Amino acid sequence: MLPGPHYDFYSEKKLSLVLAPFSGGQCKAGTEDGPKYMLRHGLAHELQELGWNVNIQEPLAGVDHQRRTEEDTSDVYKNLKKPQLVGEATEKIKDAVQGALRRGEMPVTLGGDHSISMGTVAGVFSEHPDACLLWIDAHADINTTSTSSSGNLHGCPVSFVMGLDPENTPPALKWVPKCLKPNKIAYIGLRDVDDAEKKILKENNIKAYSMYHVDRYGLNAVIEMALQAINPDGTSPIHLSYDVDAVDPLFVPATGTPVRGGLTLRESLFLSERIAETGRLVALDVMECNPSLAIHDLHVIDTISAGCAIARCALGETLL
Ligand SMILES: [Mn+2]
Repeated sequence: MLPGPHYDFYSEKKLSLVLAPFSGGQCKAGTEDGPKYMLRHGLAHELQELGWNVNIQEPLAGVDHQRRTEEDTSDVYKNLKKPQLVGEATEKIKDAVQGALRRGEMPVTLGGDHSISMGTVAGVFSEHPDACLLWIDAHADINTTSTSSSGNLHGCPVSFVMGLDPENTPPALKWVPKCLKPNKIAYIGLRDVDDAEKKILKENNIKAYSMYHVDRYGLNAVIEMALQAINPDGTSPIHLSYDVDAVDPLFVPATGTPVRGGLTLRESLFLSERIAETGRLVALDVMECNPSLAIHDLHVIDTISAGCAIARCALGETLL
């Protein structure tokens, strides 16, 4: 018998939905509406139906962190855009995630763009220094201040939590702890990685499974290899940071940086289910739903329902 979804760290099945309506880590408006649409879809109720006690937190409420996608020439550091804004928002998210963990609630963070995960990773590793991180994404998000060509911080969160390029850290991001070791992160779903990022992945010997590996070995084997690499004895808490652009744009069209040739919808859900089955899930991020980028209503429905399904499958939904 397969073990089924279970949660070693949350015997009381409590979770915090941490809303992160934030788009300052990139230039396209609309990502900040992701959490609102996922709630409107009924995610909180769906998670209650799965047996979770759901507490909703809005650490960015009342702060001008939301509709700030216009150019702000006063908030730049070298080539990076809006480091001050991102630094403030991510620190609030870190506090919210840490607070949830201290109350025994699983932090489930709804983005928002993926720069927010600097905050979620910092929060998780502050409470669980032995955690490992699965980064599910079309992109590696590991550019540094020196390598980023776009200057968008949603392409950089992994480099900041790893403390790469420390002499070029913007002052507003100095709070980010160097908490992630290269042998505690694995990627799945990559297919659009900058040359400088490829170099960083190789130099740091980071486990990165692209769509080539998914095709070559199948997703199940890739997940096994990833977990074996970052959690060899199976005891580490797992933080699952899920960028919906890992999924093929056929299924998730409304996202900021879509890349064709991604996970099928079924694969994307299987991945969540498989992590739930380990019993080690300690935190989840579902990032980068952007309803404003839909060409028609069906795109919104497809994207938001996929994001919600990814969360439900990580939190106990099964087919039988
Ligand atoms: Mn990402």
